[in-house]
Amino acid sequence: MTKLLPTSTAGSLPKPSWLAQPETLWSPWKLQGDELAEAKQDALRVSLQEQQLAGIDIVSDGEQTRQHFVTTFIEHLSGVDFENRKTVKIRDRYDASVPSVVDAVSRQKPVFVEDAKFLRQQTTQPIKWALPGPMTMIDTLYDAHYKSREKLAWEFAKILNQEAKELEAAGVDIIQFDEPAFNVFFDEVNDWGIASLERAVEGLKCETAVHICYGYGIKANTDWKKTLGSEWRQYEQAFPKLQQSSIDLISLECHNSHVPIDLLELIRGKKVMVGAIDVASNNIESPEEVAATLRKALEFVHADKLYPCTNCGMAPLSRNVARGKLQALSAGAEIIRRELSV
Ligand code: MET
Repeated sequence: MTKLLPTSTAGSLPKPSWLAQPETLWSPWKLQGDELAEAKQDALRVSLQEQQLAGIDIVSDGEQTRQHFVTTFIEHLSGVDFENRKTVKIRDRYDASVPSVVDAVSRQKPVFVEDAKFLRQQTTQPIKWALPGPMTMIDTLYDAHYKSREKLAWEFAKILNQEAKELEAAGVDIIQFDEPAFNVFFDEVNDWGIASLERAVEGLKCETAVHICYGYGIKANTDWKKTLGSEWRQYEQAFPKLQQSSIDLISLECHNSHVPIDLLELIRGKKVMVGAIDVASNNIESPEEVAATLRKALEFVHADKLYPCTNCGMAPLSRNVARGKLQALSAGAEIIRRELSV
């Protein structure tokens, strides 16, 4: 990117109410078959246009073709029984109904490659595509086959690598792996989490990113955040190894979080997607608030490595709120660009 401070999002944006129940995670589709396939593409176009009208520089599909950032990917794999769902505790904090792994997992066909090609046809802007990370995948299912989180994560890493290579060939510029589980299972992150992630990006020539956050703005997460005290130092656990890793960009939650900004020192040299938009609040940030977050990050991240972003996905927000937040992100980044150019 030649433009300074290119803006982007964590990936998801609200779905239109004709496609799925608004303001709901795991929202069921309202259509079926060919009608659903066409409606997903239409929603993708609308979502792209929202980003473009707001002036977002690196655009996504708004995750309009998936019901959930993890389970949709898992449900496309063989070895998974997605009708026989189990309720399990995920991220060590809340119950979710998830698919079960019942046999060796494999990817018989591409999951998002056609969707990525479709997005590529709609725009010449850089595009970023999100995939779940291996550790977050194994933490969002019931495993009745491998009985080892590490083994299953490694299998998923190989599958993700196949998908990522095809996304790259489809013209995706940045492939992002979502790893909110990195903020929870620290020993596993360092034992095999980051290694699995590196397996997932092996041989890719496009840029790669990892997104680590404190979750969507749902009650289970906001309740959890209340227990974390006044300094959130979770990132400190994964940063040293990530700094040494081959991942190009690290996407983080910052605005309205109690993350000490100086932790960014630990990933010096990496490109950083700085979350300057709180997805757990319906208050729309002012451009000045966005600018203030970016200014703080600039003390630790060189301007040409700073990517203003959202804290997490905006799927559960209303369309109006998400639109306002996209505009604030652009306007806030513009304030800093002007400051940097004088
Ligand atoms: N790419 C996902 C999203 O934007 C990241 C979710 S992490 C809880 O919704």
